[in-house]
Amino acid sequence: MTVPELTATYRNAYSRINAMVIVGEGLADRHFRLLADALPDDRQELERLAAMEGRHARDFVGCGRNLGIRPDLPLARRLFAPLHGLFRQAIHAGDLVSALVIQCLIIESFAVAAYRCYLPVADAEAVPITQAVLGDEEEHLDYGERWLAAWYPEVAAPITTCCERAVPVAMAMLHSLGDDLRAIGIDPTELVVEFVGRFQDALASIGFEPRQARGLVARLAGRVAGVQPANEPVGVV
Ligand code: PL3
Ligand code: FE2
Ligand code: FE2
Repeated sequence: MTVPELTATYRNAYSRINAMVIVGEGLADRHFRLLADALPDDRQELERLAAMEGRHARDFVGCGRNLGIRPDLPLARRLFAPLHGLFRQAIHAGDLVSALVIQCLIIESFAVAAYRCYLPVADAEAVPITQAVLGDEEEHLDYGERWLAAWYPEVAAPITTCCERAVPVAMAMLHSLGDDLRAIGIDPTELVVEFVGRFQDALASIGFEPRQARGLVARLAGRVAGVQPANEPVGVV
């Protein structure tokens, strides 16, 4: 195909955003395979979800290639490292609740929010790919929601503890992408709003009271790991 005319600003921003998506999808593939090892009864289903993630990564590599853009993969690996680290820690500790919260609730809600916001500004080749991927991500959220709902209310406290640690880490990642998101036409605030909405729905479907879910997510979405919020005393974060 012919590469559309793109400004240098757009190309630079897209090379970083596209890399985040490719690395995020690649890690999701690895995370679902680790979950498959940890949950042998669900191995087949989890390996199927992992394979979907592998396809997403390849599809988004294609989106960058269509625009003649080279993704900045080292930067994306660096930005994803803290969240990936928390997932690995959870798996190694045998803490399946945290592993599922991080991959199926936090990362997948982030993906749904990102792709919903990307759709209206995506180029013609990327639109059908992003639409199809969005449907798949809902399935990944659904797996985590069903698993955790089956153990509710036993898992309420561990879910909350994991969210307290991991949501600010995800927010920090998003924070560092603000300028690049704006450069490709996405309002980062809108992305946070979408994330909060989808994440709240996930918690409510697991069993949390909607009011409780709203309170937890709204409180955590305002926190960015490594940044001290002006209105909270030192020691709270
Ligand atoms: C789970 O299946 C995959 C997780 C991927 C997370 C992607 C995060 C990307 C951050 C902002 C991207 C904006 C959308 C741009 C799409 C090319
Ligand atoms: Fe995906
Ligand atoms: Fe996914």
